[in-house]
Amino acid sequence: MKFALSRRALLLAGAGAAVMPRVAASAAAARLKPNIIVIYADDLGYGDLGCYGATALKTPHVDRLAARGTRFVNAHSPSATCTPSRYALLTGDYAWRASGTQILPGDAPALIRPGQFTLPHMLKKAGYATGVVGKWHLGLGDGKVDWNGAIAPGPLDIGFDYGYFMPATLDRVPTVLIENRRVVNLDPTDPIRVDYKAKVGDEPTGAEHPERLKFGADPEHSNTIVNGISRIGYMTGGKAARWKDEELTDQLLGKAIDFVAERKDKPFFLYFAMNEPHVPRAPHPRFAGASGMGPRGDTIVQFDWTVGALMDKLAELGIADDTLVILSSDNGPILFDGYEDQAVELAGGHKPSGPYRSGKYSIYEGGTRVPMIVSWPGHVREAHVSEALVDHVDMVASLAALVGQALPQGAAVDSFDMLIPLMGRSERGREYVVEDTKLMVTTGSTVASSGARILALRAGDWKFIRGSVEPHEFHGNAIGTLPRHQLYNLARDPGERADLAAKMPDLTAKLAARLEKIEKD
Ligand code: NG6
Ligand code: CA
Repeated sequence: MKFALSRRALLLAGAGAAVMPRVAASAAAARLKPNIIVIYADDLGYGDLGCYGATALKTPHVDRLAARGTRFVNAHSPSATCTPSRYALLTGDYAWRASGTQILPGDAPALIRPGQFTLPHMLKKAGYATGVVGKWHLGLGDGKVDWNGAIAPGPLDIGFDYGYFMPATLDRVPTVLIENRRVVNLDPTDPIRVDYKAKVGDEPTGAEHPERLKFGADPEHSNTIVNGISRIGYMTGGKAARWKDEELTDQLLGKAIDFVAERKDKPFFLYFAMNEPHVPRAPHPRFAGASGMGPRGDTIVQFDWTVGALMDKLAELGIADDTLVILSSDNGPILFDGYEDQAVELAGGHKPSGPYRSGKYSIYEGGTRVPMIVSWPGHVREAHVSEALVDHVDMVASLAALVGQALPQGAAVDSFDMLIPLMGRSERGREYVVEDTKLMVTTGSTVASSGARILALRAGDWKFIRGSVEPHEFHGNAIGTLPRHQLYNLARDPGERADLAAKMPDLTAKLAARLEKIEKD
């Protein structure tokens, strides 16, 4: 085992660790405080990276990260959509334990409340500078947000020292960036107003002026046009503050780099919540056409390049060996998600979910089985593929173990200490994970994930999907519901085609009871 402790790590580790560099990775690591960067992609699928088997799509920078670390083949996002996954990542509680944890509109109140235990809060206690750059989508404010004033509660009220973020998604208004508590570049004479029910102001909508659009959109994505792209929801004002989709990733990368460069001499935690390849897909012109798969593939190339640029920066700053990098995705992939960007037509033989069934929104594996790479040179096993079952909900307990923090009683109830498997030092992961999604419901011109909650249990080779409602589909992805329970053997049938529930009623009932027990615990 290579165990090259850097100079800073040695200083942090103290003399004790320096003379016994061959102790188990986690024991030594418990005395270290590496920088921690979580790179969270948005809707990136298990099959979307070269190191996970993509051939038509090239991702050399992420592949390089994988070669320098451990690549997980049994990692799960806590949910099949964004908000609930991020809720679980940051709190250590599965989202289905709390109410209101569905895909949020851009004007939703803060879902994680001040005082609630969080990952950044825990790391802050351990002496970390904590920052979020990118997609928030966990709600802001207490009710109706005043976009023209101080916006709180937000990231700064749940443990982050610094935030440079978008309120919700690329496709939701307001399409502005917030730095800490204020909208960036807001002109007070051009105040922002946002409404998700009725039009505000007199700016054109996609429904009224489809000829002004860069690409067509479905009715839900046909409200206010910003930067030639119609969005979900209506906004007016804030003209100078609106982002340009094509420039957004470079801007976020710049802020991520500033954050790490300014704090390179003390431990930092950066939650870098990137947007790729979520809709609308409008990459920088230097990536347009780069993938041959249209905008979806091009944004993955952009993502890959951006990850590479951030890694190069760490090396340039001399902190690459002191930085633990975790790269994953908030949920599985989707091709068409509201905009006519030819993702379906140009996919060719590319399989965004790899061998798994369906993708985003689904209770099948494609919904939550996501790529995950962990790297920390000299500490995390290199060029390793791990089969350990892990879930993003484990970050809280695992990183708490790393930095030597105890979890308060009753906090992070679903989070298990997976530090040793995350370091690539053991294949013994969780015994089970709960997979989660909610049905999408259309009301008028808006779609919300406010329908039934669907849960599944993965334990060993088995996947149990609880019986719920008739089969549903959303944007071409099968949700995986049936009125009766389903049972699959993922070792023999990774594509979840042969439902064994009728053949194996005892095991099915056992897993149903186990899931119920986990829910109540
Ligand atoms: C859905 C949107 C979809 C996407 C998703 C959130 C419609 C029809 N679809 O409601 O385009 O924005 O919400 O994605 O409105 S997530 O990755 O943030 O969960
Ligand atoms: Ca997502």
